[in-house]
Amino acid sequence: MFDKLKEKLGSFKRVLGGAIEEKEKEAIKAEPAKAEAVKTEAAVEKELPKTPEPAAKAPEKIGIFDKIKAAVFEQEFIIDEGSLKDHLWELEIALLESDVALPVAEKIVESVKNELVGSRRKIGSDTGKIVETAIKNAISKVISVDSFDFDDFIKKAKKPVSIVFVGVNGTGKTTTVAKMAERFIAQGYSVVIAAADTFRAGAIEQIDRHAENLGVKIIKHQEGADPAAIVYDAVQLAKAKHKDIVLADTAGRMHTNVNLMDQLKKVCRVNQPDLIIFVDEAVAGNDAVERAKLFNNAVPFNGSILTKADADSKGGAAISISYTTGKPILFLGVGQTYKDLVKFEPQWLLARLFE
Ligand SMILES: Nc1nc2c(ncn2[C@@H]2O[C@H](COP(=O)(O)OP(=O)(O)O)[C@@H](O)[C@H]2O)c(=O)[nH]1
Ligand SMILES: [Mg+2]
Repeated sequence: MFDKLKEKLGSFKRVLGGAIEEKEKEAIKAEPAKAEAVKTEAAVEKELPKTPEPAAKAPEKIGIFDKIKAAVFEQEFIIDEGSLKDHLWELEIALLESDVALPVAEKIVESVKNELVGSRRKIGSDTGKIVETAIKNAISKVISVDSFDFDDFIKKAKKPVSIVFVGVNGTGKTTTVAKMAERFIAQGYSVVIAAADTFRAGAIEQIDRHAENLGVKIIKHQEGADPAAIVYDAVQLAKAKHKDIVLADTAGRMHTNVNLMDQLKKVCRVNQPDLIIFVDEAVAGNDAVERAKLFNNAVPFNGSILTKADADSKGGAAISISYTTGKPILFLGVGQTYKDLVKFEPQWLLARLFE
C-alpha cells in the first residue's frame, strides 16, 4: 500500500536531510573561534595549581577534546530558505506525481517550509528525523480535517441509524456495504440492507448474495423501482423490528448524469439519512478527489471511504480527499473479503508512510 509514495518521501527525507547536514557543517566551520576559546580556557585551567580533592569526590575527567566537542554541539545552526528551495520544489513534484491534488501538495510544501526555514537546530541533531517530523506534521494537517469519531457517533445516535452509500460505478460501494454490515454485526448491532441500486442489471442479486452470506435482512424491489422508496421501506422495517442500522446501497452514477444525480438527491431528501458516505477507489487518485468534490456539492456527505487501498501505490487520493472536501476519510478498503476494511486513523497512515 502506498509503496511509491513511501519511496519518494524516503528519498526526499535522505536528500533534504543531507542538505541540512551540509548547513550544519558550514556552521561548524564558521565557528572555529568558539572552539578556540574553549581550547584556551582548557589550557589556562591546566596551568592552575591543583588543590587535591578527596578521592571520593574526584571530578570526572573531561579531556580537552570533549570540551571542544561539547562547545561545538551546544551551538545551533539556522536552516535558511535558500538551502531548501530546490528540494521543496522536488517535494512538490514528488507529491504531484503521487496524485496528490495541487492545492494539497502546495499546502504540504508550505507547511514543511514554515516548519524548517528559520528554525534553529542543535548541531548534531538527526537531520533525517527533522525532515520526517516536518513532513509528518504537514501531511497530518491535511488529513486530519475533523475529529469525527464514527464508532462513537453510531453508539450515541438514535436507532435506527440510516447510512446511504454514494459514488460512481465499480468503485466498491456494494462490497463496502457488505463489509460495513459485517463490522456492525461484529460490534453487536442488528443490520438491514436496502438494495437501492435498481439501475444496474444484476445489482439486486449481488447485494442479495451478500445479505444471505451475512445473514442480514434485505429490502429489495424490482429492477427500475424508485430507490427512495426502498430506503424508506428499509427504515420503516428497522423501526418496526428494532434494528439498529440501515445500510443503503445505491447505483453508481457519474456526477455529470443529471437524472441520476437528481434521483440520488431525492433518496436523500425523502429519507434524511443520518449519514451519507461517499465511496471511491484510492487507485483513481485525482479523479476520485474531483468526483468527491462534485458529489459533495450535490449531496453533501459526512465522510468518505476509499476502497482498493491495497492496490494503490501512490496514496494521493488518501492524502488529498479530506482537505479537498473538508470531510474525513472514515475507512479504507484493503481487499476483497468482508474483513478487509480498516478504520482510518491519520496517525496510522503517517506511520505507514515512514515505516
Ligand atoms: N482489491 C480490492 N478490491 C475491491 C475492494 N473493494 C471492492 N473491490 C472490488 O471492486 C469491484 C467492484 O466492487 P462493487 O462493490 O461491485 O462496486 P460498486 O459498483 O461501486 O458497487 C469488485 O470486484 C470488488 O471485489 C478493495 O478494498 N480492494
Ligand atoms: Mg454496486
